[in-house]
Amino acid sequence: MIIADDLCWRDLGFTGNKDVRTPRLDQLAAQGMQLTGMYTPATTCSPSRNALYTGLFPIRSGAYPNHTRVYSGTKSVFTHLKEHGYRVGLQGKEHVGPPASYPYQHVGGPGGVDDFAATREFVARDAEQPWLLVYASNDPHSPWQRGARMRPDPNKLTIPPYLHDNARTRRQLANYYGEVAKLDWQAGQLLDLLETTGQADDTLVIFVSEQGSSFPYGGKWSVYDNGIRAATVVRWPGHVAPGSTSSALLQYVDVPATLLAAAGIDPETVNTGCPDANGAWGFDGRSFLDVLAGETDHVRDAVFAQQTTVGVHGYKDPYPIRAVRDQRYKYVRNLAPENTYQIGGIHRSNTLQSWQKDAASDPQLAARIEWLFHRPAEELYDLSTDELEEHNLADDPQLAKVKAALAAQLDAWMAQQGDRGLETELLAPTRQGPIGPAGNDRPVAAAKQP
Ligand SMILES: [Ca+2]
Repeated sequence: MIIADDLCWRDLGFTGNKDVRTPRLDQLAAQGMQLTGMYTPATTCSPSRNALYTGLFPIRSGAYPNHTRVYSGTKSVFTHLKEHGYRVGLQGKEHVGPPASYPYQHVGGPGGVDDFAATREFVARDAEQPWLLVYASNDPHSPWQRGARMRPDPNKLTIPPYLHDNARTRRQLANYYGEVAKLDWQAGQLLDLLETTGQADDTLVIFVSEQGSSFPYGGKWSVYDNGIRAATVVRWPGHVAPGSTSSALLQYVDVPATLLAAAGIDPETVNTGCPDANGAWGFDGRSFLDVLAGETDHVRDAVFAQQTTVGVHGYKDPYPIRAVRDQRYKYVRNLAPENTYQIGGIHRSNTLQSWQKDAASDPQLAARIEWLFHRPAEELYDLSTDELEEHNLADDPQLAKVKAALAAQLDAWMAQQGDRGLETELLAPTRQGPIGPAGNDRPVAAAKQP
């Protein structure tokens, strides 16, 4: 598994961005299946990764703010595959915990993200033993200083319509694209290793872009599609048709069940070590091997996401957000709309400050900036006509039934997760930092383990 960091799904060659250079990932997409309906249930690093590795949504697992950890006893895909004889490793960025839930070898150690000799040692150590390696790049996470040699000319960029075009945006976008190119180089190193160790034809490779970028409206820290949709490719020679695409709605929580199923392990038998609010111990997700086999384009009716603001660097007020999206509509609930949404990464960034300066003579831009700070309690978007989610239809009487149906799905998801909204948001600090005297167990009466 190759995972990027803060990469908006739009910013790859194979998803249509003509200013980035991603030849190796484009080639991977041509050799495998693009999953255009994959969504992360969170839009910061730590809860996204905990969900991707455990198959559990963030609030159920306890890993819902940033810099977080799952409840004690929770198992991850590393645990499950290790129990079945796999050698399991993670190279690069960790941002998950506690360590007991993630029993991987940290390949290359801290800072060893470009130590491909260590990668080679891991993947070639024992030809008889199957393995899982997660390669977690730091790119293209800000401050975008690592891709200077591959940076495009800022003056030649096409500025995406959701960004404001000025010199600062251009400079930063070029720096970001340079790091996307570096990520592509890293992916190339890994894919070459599979070739040179003779394992390419017998290895499932999955690439995910993680979550959106940290530009204002780049998607990180939001539940808009720029934030929660993830560019995803699966290559598996002999199992997945080269150059294929599926728009099936999928979530990161479906990935562990899929990897286990690919390894011949029935995901329905798995105990995740962490019950949901109904006392069920299985995954929140399910295997999408049937999608990869080209047999179906339907796994789930809707995808879900949450954003927890408490604990994000520079946050001002709690600003919990929940969302549900089906193939056409997205319904968003802002649970504390009376508060101001303000975090360091967007609202105090030099980029936004440059936008604010320009907005003094641009009322349309000023309104867009205001939306970053204050939103209504409900939002509803028709993605079929409004893919950038700029036209809130929550008060449209013709869509009242659509809204009510999505709201009911969101309510059911929150109940299954044990999500109490603002109350849960305010407990976020207990899910961060070192484990305190209260321990690392679920705060509610835990269901009995079977
Ligand atoms: Ca990230």
